[in-house]
Amino acid sequence: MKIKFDSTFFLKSVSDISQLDIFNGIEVAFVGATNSGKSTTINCIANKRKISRTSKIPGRTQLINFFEVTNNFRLVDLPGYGFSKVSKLIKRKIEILIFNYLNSRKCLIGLVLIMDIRNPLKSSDLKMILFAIKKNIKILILLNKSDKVSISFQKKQCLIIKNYIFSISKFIKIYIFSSLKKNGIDNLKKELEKWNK
Ligand SMILES: Nc1nc2c(ncn2[C@@H]2O[C@H](COP(=O)(O)OP(=O)(O)OP(=O)(O)O)[C@@H](O)[C@H]2O)c(=O)[nH]1
Ligand SMILES: [Mg+2]
Repeated sequence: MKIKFDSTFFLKSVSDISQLDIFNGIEVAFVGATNSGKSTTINCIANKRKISRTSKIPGRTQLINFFEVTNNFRLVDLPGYGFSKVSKLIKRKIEILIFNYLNSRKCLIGLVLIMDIRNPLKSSDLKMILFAIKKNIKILILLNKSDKVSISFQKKQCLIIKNYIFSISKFIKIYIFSSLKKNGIDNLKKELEKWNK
């Protein structure tokens, strides 16, 4: 079904899963290391510059942010994992928040895993892939910030990552992407439309 992604708007933030509502539609969550470009990608999908707050400083997103695409389809911007300029206590709280959301959310049908093409396949990325397989939810991978490297590096890196992922699952799609330049956005939107069927 064709989706009007331009109509996407910010719905709400939650800091604790007790604040989650019961939702009868479906949610797709954006996961990945801090600074990989999750929030920028949601802005790119919505075709708005600041619907989700982005930052050069890792650890910008500390809450779970919900965006409504249609009244039964939402995008969810999760905080990133890994290095970030926040205290250990806040970091732990954020990890628990992500874990609780992923494990309890019945309407979560898919993950968009965002990796920096220059620094992919962190141990937490692999955990996300294995989590999706175990839970039988969809997952697709974006190799983001491709604008920062040459086309030959993009192709080489993509092949290495595809070979590796193929050894884990034969059903995971991987796209070269740039949320800054909007390269690959049509592939992403098409996949989300398929997921929303
Ligand atoms: N060159 C380039 N920069 C990008 C791209 N995507 C994101 N960035 C930049 O990377 C930085 C981090 O982007 P965010 O979207 O805030 O990253 P995030 O994954 O949401 O980070 P956290 O909220 O900290 O987990 C920002 O300075 C973005 O402008 C891209 O495709 N190319
Ligand atoms: Mg963010």
